[in-house]
Amino acid sequence: MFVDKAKISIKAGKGGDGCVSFRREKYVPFGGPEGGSGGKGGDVYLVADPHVSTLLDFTYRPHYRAQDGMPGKGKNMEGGGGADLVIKVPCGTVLQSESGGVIVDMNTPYQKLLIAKGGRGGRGNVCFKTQKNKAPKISEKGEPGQKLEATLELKLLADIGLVGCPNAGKSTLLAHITAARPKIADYPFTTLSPQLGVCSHKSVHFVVADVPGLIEGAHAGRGLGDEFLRHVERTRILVHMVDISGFGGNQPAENFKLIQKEISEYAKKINKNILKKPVIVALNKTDLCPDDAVLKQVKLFRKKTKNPVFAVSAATGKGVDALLDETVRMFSSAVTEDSLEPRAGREAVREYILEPEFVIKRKDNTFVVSGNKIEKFIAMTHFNQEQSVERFQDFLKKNGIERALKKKGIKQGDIVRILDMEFEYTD
Ligand SMILES: Nc1nc2c(ncn2[C@@H]2O[C@H](COP(=O)(O)OP(=O)(O)OP(=O)(O)O)[C@@H](O)[C@H]2O)c(=O)[nH]1
Ligand SMILES: [Mg+2]
Repeated sequence: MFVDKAKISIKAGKGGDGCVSFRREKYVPFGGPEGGSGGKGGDVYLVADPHVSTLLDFTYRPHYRAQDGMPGKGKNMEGGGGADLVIKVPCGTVLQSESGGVIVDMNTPYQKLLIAKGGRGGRGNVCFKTQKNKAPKISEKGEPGQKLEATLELKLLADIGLVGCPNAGKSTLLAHITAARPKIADYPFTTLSPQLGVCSHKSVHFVVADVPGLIEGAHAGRGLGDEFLRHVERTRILVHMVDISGFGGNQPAENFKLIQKEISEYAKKINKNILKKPVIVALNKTDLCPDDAVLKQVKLFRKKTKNPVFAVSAATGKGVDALLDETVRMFSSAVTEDSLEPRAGREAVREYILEPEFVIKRKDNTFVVSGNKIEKFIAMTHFNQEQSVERFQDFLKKNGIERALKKKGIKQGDIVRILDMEFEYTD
């Protein structure tokens, strides 16, 4: 099965917890702290793998987690790092964050990208030794790993896109000019998912994509819909195949107009750039028609469209060489669209918004404090260690949170809530 869209959730590993430990040896009084720090959590990477061709696996397995770091131990032993996780995706996969902004386009084979960073290990009590506190009973928990909810969308990387009505002979042409062997049959909707092939014409190599047939109303979901047009979004040229014996009781020219309209509906909805692509018209199945009828159609199409028109037979190969000549000629002048260009409803670059360090919201006698730094601190603090609690109070003071709480009018006995932790305020 060919799947080209999937939703996944990714979590990097949490850092290992730091350790509280003291040296205990015969004849060594006051041995001092020796609790090691935790190991770093594993990172999550995305790799564009040419051997992967669909996103199918991601629909079965949407959750990805890198390994957590190991906790630190006594005798100054640091915990081991968690193993990294590498997620393999097909080349041409675009990863988008939940908000819709494009994060990355995995369009180069073996491109590797860090998408979620593992948390650092929590410090052991060795790290908290100071002149004042020579026996620190304090350690940190490991930092949580980064989380990401994202959508993977596969957009095939082809140079030429074959479009047209069902049964027009797109797959037959693909089979004729490339080594691909798509299913070919005398009924509509034989091709259910995009097929790729590599064509070599006069020592120019290019990738051709054959997509399922379109019908009137495809933009509204009729037939197989128009979703798979995303696979021609990045092609340089479209070859529009028209069966000159007609399809669905329509004249060839009518069918041509109909499909062009569906493409522009898609363009309006998703990506206007698709309209800028050069279109070559290939009038197919000429072997079935008398020569004068073919000539009449060619003239008619030349009059009605500004596009180059070719009469071919995908079955016998007649006229295909001339079509490829023109394709190669146009090829050099056509430009590929960068998929990171702005698209309807999406922003091209990730915005980095500088957040205030913390925010305090008051509801009656409860003060809710939020902010990255404070939340991370909470996640890394052992509240059952007396000295850790002192360190936390110190943190509130140093970061101006206590002052801000007072300014908001906090009184003895009021509740302060941070994440899922609550405590009573004492002056
Ligand atoms: N005589 C003749 N038959 C052709 C030619 N091209 C395709 N056909 C036949 O037309 C039928 C449809 O061809 P396909 O290549 O499957 O058409 P398609 O455009 O891929 O169709 P879908 O995948 O259903 O959208 C098959 O029976 C082919 O053998 C041609 O040039 N001449
Ligand atoms: Mg087909």
